[in-house]
Amino acid sequence: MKHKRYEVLLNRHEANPILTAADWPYPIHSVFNPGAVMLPDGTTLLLCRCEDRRGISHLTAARSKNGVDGWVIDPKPTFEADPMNHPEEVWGIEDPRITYVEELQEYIIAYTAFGQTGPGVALASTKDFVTFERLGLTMQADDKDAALFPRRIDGEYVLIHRPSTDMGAHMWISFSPDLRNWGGHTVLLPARRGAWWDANKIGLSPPPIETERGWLVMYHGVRQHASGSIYRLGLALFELNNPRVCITRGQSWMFGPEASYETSGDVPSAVFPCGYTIGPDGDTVKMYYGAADSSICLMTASIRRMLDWLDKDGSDYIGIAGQQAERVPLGSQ
Ligand code: BMA
Repeated sequence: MKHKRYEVLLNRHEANPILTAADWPYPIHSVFNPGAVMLPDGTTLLLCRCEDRRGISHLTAARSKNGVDGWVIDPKPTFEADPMNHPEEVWGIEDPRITYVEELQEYIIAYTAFGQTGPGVALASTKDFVTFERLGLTMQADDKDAALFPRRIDGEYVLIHRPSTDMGAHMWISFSPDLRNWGGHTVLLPARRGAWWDANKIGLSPPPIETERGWLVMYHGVRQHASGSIYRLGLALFELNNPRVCITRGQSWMFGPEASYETSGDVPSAVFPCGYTIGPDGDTVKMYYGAADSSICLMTASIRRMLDWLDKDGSDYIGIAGQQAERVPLGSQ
């Protein structure tokens, strides 16, 4: 097959899909959208969203020495909905993003709690991915696609999330002194409009990556077509000490569904990363993503090359959250 002439930033692993429902030690319908973390002993842990035949999702841990194969999967759900005590989870828990918070010496998982008033962002903490403590819903539904920054900024914990309203689904940033009370809500990155690949609906993908030049944020844009939607990935960079400030935002998408395992499945044409690990060189990224809401796949990337790409493809304005729409040249939003 001939290739398009765009630069390839994210390389699909030849073993894709690396995990499917057929690998599971108990019956599930599909497995996708995993959170990821590298444990202190070098083991890669994926917290995988598993959907059963009722349509309800739970999370199960899979561990591997090399992050590619030899996965050891928990024999039963690792973290599942608790609708008796948490009615906001009555329809399951989905799409975990994991952040290690040094100050707390524990992992904070931001996940979608699906309840009768809509999806909401909930937080849970764990030290070992065996026991979990729920910190509760951060905000009211409808809200999803959230991750915590790895450290406080100006004394506060920082969360990116994606509330939806009739006016669109944009990325927001919020702040908390204690991970339980959230405020300072500000639009971080608005969805573009019109023909753009990221028109009307965007959301955070994995947690932000801290680089010398700023917080590198990968986000998904959802383009609606007559035959459905296409989930693609883009990039933006935010100031280290004030992540409300967007330094640059890529214009093009950098990765979209093309392989057959991405274009066909339960939700065709969806690529949805929720986690990554960074190699010992501090540059090589293993990104784990859900393909077509059906399987788990792996792609590799270089942080330096993604930053270089933003220099070329990024728009040249400096946007400040909440004022960004006014500052973007007409036609570019
Ligand atoms: C989003 C999320 C993801 C899902 C994607 C495509 O809204 O719900 O869990 O992978 O849609 O269906």
